[in-house]
Amino acid sequence: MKNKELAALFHRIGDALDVKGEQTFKVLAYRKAARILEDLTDDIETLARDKKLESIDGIGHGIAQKIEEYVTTGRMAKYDEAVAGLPPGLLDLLDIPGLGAKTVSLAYEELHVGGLDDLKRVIADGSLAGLRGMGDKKVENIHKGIGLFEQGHARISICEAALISEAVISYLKKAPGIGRIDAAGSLRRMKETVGDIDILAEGRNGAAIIDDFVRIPGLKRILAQGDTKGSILVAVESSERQVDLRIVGSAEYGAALQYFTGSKEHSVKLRGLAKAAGLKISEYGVFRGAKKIAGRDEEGVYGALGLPWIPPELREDRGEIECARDGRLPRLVEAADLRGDLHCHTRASDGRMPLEDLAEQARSRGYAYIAVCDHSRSAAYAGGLTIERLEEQWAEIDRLNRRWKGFRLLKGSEVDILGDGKLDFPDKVLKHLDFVVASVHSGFKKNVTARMVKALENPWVDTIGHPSGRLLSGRRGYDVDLDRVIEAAAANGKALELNSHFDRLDLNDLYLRRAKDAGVLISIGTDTHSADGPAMIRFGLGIARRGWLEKKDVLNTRTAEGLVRWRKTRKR
Ligand code: DGT
Ligand code: CA
Ligand code: CA
Ligand code: ZN
Repeated sequence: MKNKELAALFHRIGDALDVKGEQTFKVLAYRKAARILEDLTDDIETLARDKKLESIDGIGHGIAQKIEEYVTTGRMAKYDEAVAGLPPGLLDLLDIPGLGAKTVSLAYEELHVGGLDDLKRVIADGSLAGLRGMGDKKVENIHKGIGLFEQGHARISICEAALISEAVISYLKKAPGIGRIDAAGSLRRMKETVGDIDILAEGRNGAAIIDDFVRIPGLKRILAQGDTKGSILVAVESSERQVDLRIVGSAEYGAALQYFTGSKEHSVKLRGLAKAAGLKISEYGVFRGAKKIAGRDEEGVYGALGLPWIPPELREDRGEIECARDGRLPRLVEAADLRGDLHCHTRASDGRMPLEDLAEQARSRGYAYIAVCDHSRSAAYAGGLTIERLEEQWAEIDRLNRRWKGFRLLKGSEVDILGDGKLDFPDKVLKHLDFVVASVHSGFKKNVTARMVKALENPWVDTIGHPSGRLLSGRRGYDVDLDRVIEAAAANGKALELNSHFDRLDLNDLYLRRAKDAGVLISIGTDTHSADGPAMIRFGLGIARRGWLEKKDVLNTRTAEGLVRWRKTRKR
């Protein structure tokens, strides 16, 4: 449907006329048309074809004509006229909270502000505040608005990016003539946050596919539309996300996938390697002189450079090309290697799922076990379990465990590390558990390193939960020396957690690799609190792979028996 596209055009016309100082009633007429189109459930193209535009409530003859013009010719003369002469970034400024057309127009005419960078400049040098009717207070508000605006355009979580990209891909798979299709860019590399979403598809009729792409439900605005690429903003709650699509032919799909997966640093190094071998690599293929020797698939592209295929998660120029050349690439841990989840909450503390549902979800994922790790007694904010309630949970676990063959609930706890580094349950309780996660939940600035080290020295602690404490959505995390924590885990034969929740991903890829190099095992947990929690494991797995982890480096690739044996027999 072209409804959204047309609505965006009318909004733009209204904005442009507003900035140019046109009469208010004209501006309002276009904004009203835009809103009607946004809310319209019927397909505007069908209505235009049936000559029924004027029967839409609120649409008069003038607007109907413009819609018809756009539907039949793909252009609207009024739009071209309205935006003529305005710098391309100027109207975007109207999306900044607290910035109206009057100010934008003033800044444009007096200070030649044509976009966001210009606006920031005239705020910084004081010239905006110097304009008539402006003043410091007003400028301060605009400054705040820019902050909000940029947050809306900030990097998004890998979880959100994955959901958007999967929706776009399943929509595009229905487009005519689509072949292979993949997410590329930082999303394919499983970076913890993603700037924009890049999608690559194989197809012959690029223009038609792009035409489908820009009609996707949820479209906010079209940024670019061509024969081989398109770029759109999709609306997500109150903000918008950018999705770039490129269409290439079969013969260059592999080369394009390699190029658009990046990272840029990885690809630059590949290019150097190619050059040294007398080859040229580009998004179109690998060439010896004018002869194309690879490009159809990624294996062929890497193969032409004398390399094995390199998993996307490693492509950051952190030594992966050298390792590939020497045949020393790690064999990264895979989803099928994971036999269980080592951090789950139930509704006994602050989770929402009953124990039984949690177990059934785990069984349907094919797991052999999960560790039930509800909060401990001091964690009042999270409904922490008293010793009595913990013992009740053990009885329930025993009862449920009799039900299954090949699946087992492990008795666990996420025990608070208290202010003095002591644990929230005494050893005589902890020793009866199968798996103990020790976590800092308070006193983020108070001796965190020493408290974690002390916890790791307790023989009944198995791992430290979310060791850095940072939240990707904006909490800085503990004041902690993670290298010391890694050292203490190694010295005590303990694991460290990779918390898979998309807002945590903690430890991150760099510390995971250091932990691995120090010989520390990693326990991967989802920190599940509700039914959508268990699926977070995919993001943890991605980060584990970015941390170069192999099957042997991950505690929960072991069997339940192996895990319990590890707990019992490691050095004390
Ligand atoms: P992001 O979106 O900031 O999370 O990061 P990426 O890696 O997805 O970057 P993006 O979207 O700007 O570009 C997608 C890929 O395209 C990038 O990973 C590699 C490739 N690419 C973009 N610009 C360049 C460039 O100047 N040189 C090379 N070699 N590759 C580039
Ligand atoms: Ca990107
Ligand atoms: Ca991009
Ligand atoms: Zn926790």
